[in-house]
Amino acid sequence: MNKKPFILIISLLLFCLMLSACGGGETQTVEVTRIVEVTRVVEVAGEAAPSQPAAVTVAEGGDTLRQVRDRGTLKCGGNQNVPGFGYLDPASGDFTGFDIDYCHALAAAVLGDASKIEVTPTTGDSRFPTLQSGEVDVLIRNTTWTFSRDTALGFDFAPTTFYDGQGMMVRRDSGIETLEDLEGGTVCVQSGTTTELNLAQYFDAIGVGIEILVYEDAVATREAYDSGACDGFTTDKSGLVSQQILLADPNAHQILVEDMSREPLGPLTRHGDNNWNDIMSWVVYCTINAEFLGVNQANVDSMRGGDDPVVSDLLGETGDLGQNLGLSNDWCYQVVKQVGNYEDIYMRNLGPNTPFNLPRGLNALYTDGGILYPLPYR
Ligand SMILES: N[C@@H](CCC(=O)N[C@@H](CS)C(=O)NCC(=O)O)C(=O)O
Repeated sequence: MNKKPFILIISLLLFCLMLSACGGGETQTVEVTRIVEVTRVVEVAGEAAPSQPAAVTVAEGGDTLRQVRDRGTLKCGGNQNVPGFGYLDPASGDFTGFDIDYCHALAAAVLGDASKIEVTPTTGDSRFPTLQSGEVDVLIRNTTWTFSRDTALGFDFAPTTFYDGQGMMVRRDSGIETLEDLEGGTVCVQSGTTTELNLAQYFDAIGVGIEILVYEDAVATREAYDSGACDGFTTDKSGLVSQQILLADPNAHQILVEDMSREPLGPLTRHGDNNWNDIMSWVVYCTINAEFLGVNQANVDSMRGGDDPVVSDLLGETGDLGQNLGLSNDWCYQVVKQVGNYEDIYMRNLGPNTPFNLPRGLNALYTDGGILYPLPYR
């Protein structure tokens, strides 16, 4: 098939959208979303640019803590298609996963009740407008911390909860063992993601020609790969492990060892609400500190009343570290008691008793060979 006319049309559309965005329109993200709903074919040589997140004017963050308290529920932008991280369990009708547990943890800290969350599922394209518009209070769904998202899109990231990298899944019987073996092949990727942006650049840099098929969401991308439309399926390695269990024959596929990028995944809030971002950040550090100090969901009650002053501060028995955030002093105790420390959350969703059995790797404490570092709780 000669793809040049098609690529030209897409390029012209993107160019027109860029012009309208320069005219001050705030709807660029939505327009780009329409474009990427069309499954398109892009050649690696850079003839058509993948969709870029659009810069928009964003209202200042405001007083999210007060809004959440008044409402009595935390609105969390999440995911429904990524088992282990953010998944709408068809059996229970509940959202589950590592990221969802951080929504629960934030609700425990702020409302004293981890169950008070309302999850809005988002795709790669819809997640940023959903947070920008105020529809949700926080976005916690396998989102990579990048410069442009932090600055141009008007967000503030909280500490990374899962250090990841972009990977490639292929069929075991394809003979493909390295990324170079994909020469002349086709790769499926989801729009609105860092993985879409990295892909063409990465293969261009290593001089391997591929065709890229772009799909709107995780389901469409996975189904296209599963149906044989692509030789490779790329996203964060965590996403690949997750999508693999949903393939018709999971064991017929493997994830190549190579990492194509760094993908630090974590929560984000609207820029300008510093206190709200501090709360999200210290919720993450609460879980990491608790693991570091040996305080977990099972023993947190017995750790109360102990001799360690840092543990006493962490659990709100002494000091006034909750007040500084506008929270009750026992907010971190509530997080650990109701949701768990980092290890509890990791093991519940990704550990050996789950279909994923993901090694901690970089996501271990720095004292165990990872890079999780508990900031001093003082
Ligand atoms: N970490 C990357 C990729 C995140 C991403 O959106 N991954 C996809 C593939 S696993 C996803 O979560 N899709 C969910 C959906 O579309 O429902 C990013 O922040 O751009």
